[in-house]
Amino acid sequence: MSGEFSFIARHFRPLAGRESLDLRDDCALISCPPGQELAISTDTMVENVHFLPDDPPETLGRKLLRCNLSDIAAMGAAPYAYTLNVTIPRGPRHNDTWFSAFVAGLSEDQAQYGVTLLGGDTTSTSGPLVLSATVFGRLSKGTALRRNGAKAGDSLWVTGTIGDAALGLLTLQGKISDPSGFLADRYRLPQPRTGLALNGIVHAAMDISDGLIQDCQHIAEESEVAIDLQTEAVPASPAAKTLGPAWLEQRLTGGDDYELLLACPPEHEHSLARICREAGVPVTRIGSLRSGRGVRALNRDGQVIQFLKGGWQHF
Ligand code: TPS
Repeated sequence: MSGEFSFIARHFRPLAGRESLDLRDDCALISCPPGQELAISTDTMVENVHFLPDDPPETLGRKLLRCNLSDIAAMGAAPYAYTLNVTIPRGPRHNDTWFSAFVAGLSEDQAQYGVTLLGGDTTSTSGPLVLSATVFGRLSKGTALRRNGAKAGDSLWVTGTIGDAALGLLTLQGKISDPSGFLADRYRLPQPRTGLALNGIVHAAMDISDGLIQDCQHIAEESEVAIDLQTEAVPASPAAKTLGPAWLEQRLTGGDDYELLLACPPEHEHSLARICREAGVPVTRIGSLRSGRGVRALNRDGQVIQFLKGGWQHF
């Protein structure tokens, strides 16, 4: 067996599910039961762009999977499988020990989120480590949550707390301190909000990856509405609160939250709160939608706050 094939058999075959055909053929074969459709999402993570060179291999695969699972959750689909592309820098660091840890992390999350590996590709490079995954989810035909369904009169909600990962990156870069390590953990291991049955409850949903303000703009643009965001209402973790109000802009524009941003009609607010409570997922009302365009970030006195940054931009 060639090096690449024995490498795949050793590391990746234990992650493979039935539809992968044991990673022995050129394709996986996936079926979609009648009345259902596939939700497909892909994400790439590049060393020094999406993660730090020191991030442990155990969490890298998990973060990759979780960012994709968060997209599947945002569309209201149930994840079931994924493909994985790994581009490995040549050199001693990414050896069998590194890959065993990387696969152990993936294996743990496969069990947690009920997904298996369908296939993928392994290549080498003289550049940085690049990891890419495509996650497949299923949902009943026509029930997907979209960004374009929000309406004037809806209220705006978020799951979890906002800004922890962006602050966590700053702690790992030595720019701020969080002795608890909570914020760094949130940067390395997002919590995708899979399993919330919000189809038919909320009008619009998306996951927050580029920063709350910028992702509000996405919903506002796609749904052709205006959003008033009550910045005081945006939930902060105890660790973020410890750092004080000076970090508000970083929290709302830094990105990497992987929480859900939801637009909910008044008649479904109770159902939204109940579904999240039963799933053990905190959900908080952070604003309202009205006719018009654009996003206004408001302080507690109702004055508009101008942030210097909008959110994460690759280009
Ligand atoms: C080392 N960051 C990078 S990409 C992105 C964010 C918020 C948006 C989502 O990515 N520097 C390091 N790690 C990070 N995670 C960031 C900066 C922040 P995409 O749009 O590719 O899905």
